[in-house]
Amino acid sequence: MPNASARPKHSRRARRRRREDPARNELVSSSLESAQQCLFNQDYGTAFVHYLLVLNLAPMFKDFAKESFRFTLFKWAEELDSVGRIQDLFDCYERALELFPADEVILNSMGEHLFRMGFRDEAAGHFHKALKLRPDYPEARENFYRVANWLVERWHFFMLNDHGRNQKYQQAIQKAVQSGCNTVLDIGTGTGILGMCAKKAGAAEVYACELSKTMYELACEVVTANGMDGSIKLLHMKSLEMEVPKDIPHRVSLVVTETVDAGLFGEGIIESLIHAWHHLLLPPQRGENELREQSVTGRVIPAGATVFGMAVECVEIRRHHRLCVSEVGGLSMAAAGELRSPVSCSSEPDDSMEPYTTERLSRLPGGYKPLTEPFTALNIDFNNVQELEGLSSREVQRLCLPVIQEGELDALAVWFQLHLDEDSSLSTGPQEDTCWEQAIYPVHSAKGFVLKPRDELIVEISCRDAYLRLCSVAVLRDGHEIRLDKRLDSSCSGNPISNPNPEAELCSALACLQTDQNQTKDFCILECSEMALLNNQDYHQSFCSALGKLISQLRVKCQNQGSSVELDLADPGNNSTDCSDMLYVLDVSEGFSLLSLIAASQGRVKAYSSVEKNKQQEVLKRLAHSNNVSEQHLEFWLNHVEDEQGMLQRPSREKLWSAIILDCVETCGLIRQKLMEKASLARCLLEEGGHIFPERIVVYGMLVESDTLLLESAVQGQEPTLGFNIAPFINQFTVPVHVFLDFSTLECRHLSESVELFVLDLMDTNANYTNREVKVQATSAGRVTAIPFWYHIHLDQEISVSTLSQNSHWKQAAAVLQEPLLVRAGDWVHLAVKLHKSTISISAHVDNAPGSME
Ligand code: 44T
Repeated sequence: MPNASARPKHSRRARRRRREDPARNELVSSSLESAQQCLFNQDYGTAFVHYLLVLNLAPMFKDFAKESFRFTLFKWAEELDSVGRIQDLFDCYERALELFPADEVILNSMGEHLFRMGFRDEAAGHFHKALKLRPDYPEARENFYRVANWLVERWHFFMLNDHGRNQKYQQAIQKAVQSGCNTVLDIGTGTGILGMCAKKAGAAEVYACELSKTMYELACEVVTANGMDGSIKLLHMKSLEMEVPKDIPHRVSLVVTETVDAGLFGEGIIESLIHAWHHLLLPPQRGENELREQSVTGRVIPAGATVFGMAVECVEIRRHHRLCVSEVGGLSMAAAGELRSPVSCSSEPDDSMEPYTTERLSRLPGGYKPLTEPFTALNIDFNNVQELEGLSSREVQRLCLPVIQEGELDALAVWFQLHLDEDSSLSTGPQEDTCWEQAIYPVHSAKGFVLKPRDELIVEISCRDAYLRLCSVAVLRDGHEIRLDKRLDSSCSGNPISNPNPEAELCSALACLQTDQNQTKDFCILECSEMALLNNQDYHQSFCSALGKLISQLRVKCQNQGSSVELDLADPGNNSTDCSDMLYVLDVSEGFSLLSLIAASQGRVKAYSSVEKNKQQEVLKRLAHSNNVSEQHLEFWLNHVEDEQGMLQRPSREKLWSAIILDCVETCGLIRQKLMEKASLARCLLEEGGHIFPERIVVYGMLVESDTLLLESAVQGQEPTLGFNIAPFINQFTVPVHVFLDFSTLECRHLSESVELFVLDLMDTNANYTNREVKVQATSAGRVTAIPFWYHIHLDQEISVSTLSQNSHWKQAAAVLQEPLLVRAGDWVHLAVKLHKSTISISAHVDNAPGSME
């Protein structure tokens, strides 16, 4: 090939000559032919290389070859992905984007790969670009909505909508700046709001750092839109990496930050402030008796915090963190061993466990019952670096808390007061009229321990790995100490009442320490939603009945056909007459599922489970054994998947599945991705008379007026936030469907009855559609702001489970309308319900309603 770079560039004649160059033309056409041939032969790697060559040499073929090129790229990328050649995969996408930089399909597809690999920021960038190129491109839109929740957490919205909080921060910053704090650093600036407050208050220099790329970029946009781009220096970095003078020219006199989570320390505020005091802040003000050497000193807003706790009984927490039932779907759970949620707090750090989870106590379905008065767990002064540093070496604090009413000890709930300065504070308490969550420390160790009014609960408080740790260790009852710490009771001494002989107790404690490693390995971790599912007896009972019905139907059918077997002998491939005794059930539920075992326990059924984790497989095997299910009747098909030809195929011989169990709805309240694709595949793999569970899903919804949902979905109102223009920027990350909702406790007015929105038929594709117009009548006047929706999952004609039921492990989702819709009682609201690739979208309008705001 002649040396292309030796030719003169940018010359028309040269370009014309290039096209006319016969050798080049020859190469292009033979490469194009090879590309097409390789594509036909499904040799995507070679086809891709040929296409690259062709399109680089002859860009005029771009239009002609675009579709095939994309197809080749996607196929080749799939192959590279499946063998883990990730770098090569992204190289291919980059080459493709060099050729087609404005191709929204390639951008979106690259985003999908990035997302799966965990590069969420980059993925979001690609989806965003694709959407800008083609705003009506549904794939990119759905993908963008999916990442938006990750990138910009929803609390940004209700934080910016919380005027009380905003004003308190603003006033505290204003006071500090006016009292001489002239140089300010905002740690974890988010949208830039606190930094802008400092600038507006007159600070001479303002710096702001932000760890997340998306938030940093958003802050840049916001700061520019507010005309402060020259006066606030934004840094995309973690404060812990900042240095003087590299990143900021000198130490500052004020640090403002709101890097606190529901458990106060979870965003690393202690570490950030220790670092800031050592490297970024001027020295603090000395005590009154000490000499003031420096005129300007450093300080922090918030100045400190007080943490409170309270023991609670709460069924909702209980069922998400420990096994509460002894029998599920006809199976005894006695042999399950210890199952726990990943949220567990002991005084010693354990990386595999989260010490707390978060909930809004006020919104927990079924409510909660306080078992102690709120107590002060900790006081911390953010302006005292010694105190911050000493936190992790503070002695474990032991509190004795009088029990105020009888109830089962399910959790310690924790909240705090954030002291912005000496005059003003914010509270995240459960009684407050704000939407802050509380930290929940579930109690595992005392299964079903009932506290009584004259008891005292002993709680130990420590701060080990920068997390605050709260542990219920014992109960004082009638002068005796009852240990709640499991390792010192049933698992070791077997006696929950404390040993009257302290020496013996010490020995037993030592014995436990020695076996500690084995002990900790002894339990099996289930996600909170998996635990709640396991505790849902109705769900399992429904499956048990539906499976039982199907199995007896198939057996009857088989027996009837048995008499006509001879007639079919001529056709040995005919499965419907294969009357070997066994029926085959495949459970493709995500995560831990007992359904395969329930199927196997029906007798003469071989069930295949998709449970992947070893510990969880062991639990199922133990349960099989203890429930007299032969080990041969339960198989973990993913263990053999390498030998098999992909998903959903039965790993033995030619026989087809009697039943396939699909997991249809995600815990967050959305339909699982690719559900309908999986259902069509599953249909092909069923024996005659076989069944997909569920056979049908019916989506229900209701018109509601809920301000809460609006406040959590977007920055509301036309008014600027503290005088700043922030809403239009952050609202780009608004999503139309709100997930993880507890509809039963959502503050809202119901404006209609519940109504059927959509039906998905998993057994019959022909019954499906993608758009449906639903009319629903308003039962009272109001503003429709959202349409919460949920599902009735029909296992067969008679048996169904609802995702809205009290013991459901599912949450609900809600379509939040872009503009509230005014309705009068009796108005008919038209809902356009769409299903695109398992994603439901809903829009609404009122016909001829004078009050309509659409
Ligand atoms: N907390 C509200 C919201 N970051 C903030 O990337 C407050 C929640 C809240 N950036 C109860 C009470 C309240 N250096 O964007 C995030 C994060 C960033 C940092 C740079 C650092 N060292 C950090 C640490 C975090 O800061 C932003 C905010 S932190 C998230 C919580 C009454 N529950």
